[in-house]
Amino acid sequence: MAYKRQIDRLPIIPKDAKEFNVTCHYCIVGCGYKAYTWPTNKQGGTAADQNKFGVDLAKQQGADTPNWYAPSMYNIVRQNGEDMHIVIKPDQDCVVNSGLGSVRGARIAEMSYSQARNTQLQRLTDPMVWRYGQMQPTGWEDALDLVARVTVAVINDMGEDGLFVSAYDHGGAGGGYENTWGTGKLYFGAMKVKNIRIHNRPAYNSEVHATRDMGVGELNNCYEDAELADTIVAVGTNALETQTNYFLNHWVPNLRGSSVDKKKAEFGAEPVDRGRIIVVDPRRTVTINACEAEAGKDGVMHLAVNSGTDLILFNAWLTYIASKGWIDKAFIDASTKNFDKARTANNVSLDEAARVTGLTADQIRQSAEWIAQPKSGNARRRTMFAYEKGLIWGNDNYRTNAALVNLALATGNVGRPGGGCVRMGGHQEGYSRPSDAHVGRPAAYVDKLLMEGKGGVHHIWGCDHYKTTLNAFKFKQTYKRRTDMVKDAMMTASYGDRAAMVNAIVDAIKKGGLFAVDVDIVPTKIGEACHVWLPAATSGEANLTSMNGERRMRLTEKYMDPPGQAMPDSLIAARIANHMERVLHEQGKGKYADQFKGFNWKTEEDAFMDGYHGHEKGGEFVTYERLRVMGNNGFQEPATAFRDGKIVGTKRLFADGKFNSKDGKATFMETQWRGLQAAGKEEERKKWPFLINNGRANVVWQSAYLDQKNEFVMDRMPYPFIQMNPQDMADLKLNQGDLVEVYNDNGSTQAMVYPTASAKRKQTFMLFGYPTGVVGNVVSAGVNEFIVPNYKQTWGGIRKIADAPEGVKHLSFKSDEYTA
Ligand SMILES: Nc1nc2c(c(=O)[nH]1)N[C@H]1C(S)=C(S)[C@@H](COP(=O)(O)OP(=O)(O)OC[C@H]3O[C@@H](n4cnc5c(=O)[nH]c(N)nc54)[C@H](O)[C@@H]3O)O[C@H]1N2
Ligand SMILES: Nc1nc2c(c(=O)[nH]1)N[C@H]1C(S)=C(S)[C@@H](COP(=O)(O)OP(=O)(O)OC[C@H]3O[C@@H](n4cnc5c(=O)[nH]c(N)nc54)[C@H](O)[C@@H]3O)O[C@H]1N2
Ligand code: SF4
Ligand SMILES: [Mo]
Repeated sequence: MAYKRQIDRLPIIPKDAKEFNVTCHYCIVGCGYKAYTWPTNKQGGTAADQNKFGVDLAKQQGADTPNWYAPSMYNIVRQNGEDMHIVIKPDQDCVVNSGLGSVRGARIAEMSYSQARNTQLQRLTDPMVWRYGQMQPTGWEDALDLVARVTVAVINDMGEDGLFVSAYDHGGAGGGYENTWGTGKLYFGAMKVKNIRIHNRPAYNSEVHATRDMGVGELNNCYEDAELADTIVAVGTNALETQTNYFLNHWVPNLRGSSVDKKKAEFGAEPVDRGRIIVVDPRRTVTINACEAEAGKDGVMHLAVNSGTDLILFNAWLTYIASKGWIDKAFIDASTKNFDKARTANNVSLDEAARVTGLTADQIRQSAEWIAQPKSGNARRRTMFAYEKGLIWGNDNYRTNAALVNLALATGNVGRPGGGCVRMGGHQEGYSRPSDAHVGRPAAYVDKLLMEGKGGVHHIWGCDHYKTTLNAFKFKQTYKRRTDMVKDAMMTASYGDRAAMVNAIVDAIKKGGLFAVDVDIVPTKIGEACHVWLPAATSGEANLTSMNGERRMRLTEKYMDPPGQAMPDSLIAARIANHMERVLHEQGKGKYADQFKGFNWKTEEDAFMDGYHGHEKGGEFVTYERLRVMGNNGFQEPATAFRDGKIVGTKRLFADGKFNSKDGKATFMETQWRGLQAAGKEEERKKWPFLINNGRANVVWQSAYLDQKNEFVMDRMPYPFIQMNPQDMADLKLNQGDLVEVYNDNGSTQAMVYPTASAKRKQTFMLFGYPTGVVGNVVSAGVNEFIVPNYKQTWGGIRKIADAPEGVKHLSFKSDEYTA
């Protein structure tokens, strides 16, 4: 059966419903929402003075009316212990989304924990420990005592290098300024942990080292620039599905020509055209389809490069544009250095770039014209460069990132309206931590060390490597073996005898075992291997701050209770610190114990004031109270002042032509093409018939941690899809929905075949990070010189396992494309 919601009637939001500011906690875009709550024994009426909208709801509303909500935006949740109706709906007045929702954000309410309506009952309500051969509930004091004792024992034995940490570094759910500061102060302040990795990559490094090394911070423009640009260059971003309302609310208007007035206001008499777009992606995405439908085919160029060859395309663009003199010489002279050096080193002919990328020389030439050829009247063409995971998790990350920034600098498109060279972003951002300088560069390849048997204890914060890391098949094998050793040892002591229990654990660790602690909101796949689960409160269940892809910072206000005993991550970190301090004192290690002082926070606001407010640039102007006043439009970081009751922000970075370096100049970089760079990738490409490109889909959020218990999503996506060309399917005798095994020397996994006419022969695309089929199993351990993973360049074989199983038979396999 295809999923039906079975709702025919919803309560009207009463006039006096409480109202909260909410930033959608899923993707980077950070759309504004409002949460409305009111007691379950009340509801509003149709008369204008009886409902929150203040209109007569007995009358038919217009097609675009904001005066409604969908069943997915409704739930019943607890607030201060009472059941309350809740509606979480897009905010018309938020400049980010102007009232748009998405298939993810418009479900925030139904993805909330509700005992009354049975949603997300998978949420962790109590700390859980491995006891008597299974995970069993306990209290915080008990769980944290065990965590602290084992962690201290490991540090006593191996030093702080024996403590391994995996932690988010982002904003939104599973992150935020409060929580990155909590974990940061614990691991980088109280301790100097070196064997730490970030949630989405196996080391503690930057995804975009190069742009930072060049002096160009990666979130340098504002969403309005996408409306002002003459040309958008979109590299490895499938924005319709992954940065949805940024695309719909800021790109599409430009492509349709409806942001012309904004352009006229900004640029005056200069020729103003409808925006055009160049998309660099080996695959035809629905983003490209949507651009064509909205801009017309003439306004869209899809450069379907061979996987991993972006770098040489960018070098060819630079070479051609410079040869035509379409560079911004005044800007280059005033604000940059090493242009000539980089230009000479990166010189490559159109023909050579065409050969490597699989494009034609004409395509490269024409796209270069769209990027930089002066407009009529010799006006400068304004081009915005945006990139995401097709570049970041692509071949030769560092140089490819640099080569694109080279181009933006050379054409004078950083710090100017209608420009920018930016990450599109993943989650929101929310990084606030003490210095990580001790980690070094390149940072430790943490997964590899864990697989080599290093470390004795592993703290995991809101990440599920079993689904989302590279070389996942082999990672899971060793991780399970090591954590099982500790589980078996824990069965030899009685749990209540704490000294005996800790001894048994430490003995197993000495033999190569690993003790693992998972801080999460639901049971996870890696959690199956862990010994302690600590239940976190998530967005909406605590106050939480973050910023979006244009550095727009907001406070999501707490609108409901967390499930059971769950606590905000910042406070979990603080309580771990408190317990470590206590245990160290008990052991007579007073000096070391004192390093764990300063964690007496009672609320997440305490963590915010200690962290962001006390340490971040402009943080002194920012408090919860002020953020509440700034509402869903917040301000753009960094804050520069507090004036007339408002936080003053920064619309664009580098608008003064000064960059992040000692002399204020941005540096061009030499970025010669050097083929597939990560170890083993070229051999893999030669050996296996299929490209296993991988990434995201509109309906699924990340590793499906909430979706896995949401029937709407699981009904559509019981197994991860693999998009395949129909001719390739015929060759392998595959029908739509069949289960296939995807395999290579790294491991194997499974997926459901989705026929895709636009897919190139031998080029597949598989949904990443899915609970019922993990593409990471076949992604090799290959990384770049700074340990940035290369998830996207993966090759393997495909073979049939079974006909479409029962749960797949009802699915539609229609094309995702639409026509205007
Ligand atoms: N093959 C392949 N692999 C990839 C990628 C790819 O493109 N291809 N992309 C990479 C990228 S960009 C990313 S971001 C990663 C994602 O990898 P992960 O970060 O591992 O996955 P997520 O699903 O984002 O979240 C992990 C966990 O956070 C928990 N969580 C949610 N909210 C909270 C909270 O408030 N507190 C706590 N403590 N936990 C919470 C969820 O329950 C979930 O179990 O995957 C990476 N891996
Ligand atoms: N619906 C939804 N939205 C999300 C997420 C989600 O899970 N679901 N996750 C969020 C997160 S954490 C992130 S990081 C972002 C990621 O956002 P995106 O980067 O837009 O998403 P991906 O699907 O990982 O990859 C984008 C594109 O890279 C292309 N690609 C693959 N190889 C290459 C290559 O060699 N060159 C180029 N130029 N392109 C290539 C793929 O074909 C794919 O279309 O999405 C965020 N938004
Ligand atoms: S586009 Fe992103 S932030 Fe906006 S509603 Fe959708 S998931 Fe949330
Ligand atoms: Mo991400």
